[in-house]
Amino acid sequence: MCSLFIKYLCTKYLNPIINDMKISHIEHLGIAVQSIEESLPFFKDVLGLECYATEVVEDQKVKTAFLKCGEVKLELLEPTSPESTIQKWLDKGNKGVHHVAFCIEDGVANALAEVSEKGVRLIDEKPRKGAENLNIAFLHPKSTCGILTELCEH
Ligand code: CMX
Repeated sequence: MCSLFIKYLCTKYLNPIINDMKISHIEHLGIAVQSIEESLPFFKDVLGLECYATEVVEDQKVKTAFLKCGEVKLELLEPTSPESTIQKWLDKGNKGVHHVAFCIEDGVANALAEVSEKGVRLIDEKPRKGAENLNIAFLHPKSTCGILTELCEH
């Protein structure tokens, strides 16, 4: 009990990076689809959301389509190669929400250092460029309650 309390005090007062990360909002939900063309009618004609941009992200082997839903975006992700992580995920029988992206106010690099310090497994050790030229980094779903988590900044 006493050692737990000491550990708590050390963590709270001696660790300078604890709880520094600030999330402003959910930036987007990544939604995996086999075909953007076949999926868009649901989002456009049923939900009434507008697709305002499409983009191919070569290094992720995906084509993306963005729809705005209030402050949050939906990012439809279509694999462009059998080697795409999205194709592999779909091939395992998954579909729908693939990841949640949080907008970080004070830098993805700082946030990565902080969450790593807290024991979270990183997929990306440092920020890289994603769709819409955002700085992004992924956290492994095994240490994020099963939710593939993306941190991003504008
Ligand atoms: N959500 C939740 N869990 C997931 C997942 C997801 N989207 N993708 C994989 N997992 C789980 C699997 O279910 C598996 O769990 P079990 O071991 O219990 O079966 C585990 O993670 C490992 O998965 P895997 O199928 O063996 O696949 P890999 O380890 O090869 O890759 C991951 C998994 C998350 C590391 C990889 O998909 C990745 O690096 N993702 C980040 C990049 C990405 O998703 N890019 C596409 C979007 C690009 C963009 O938005 O621009």
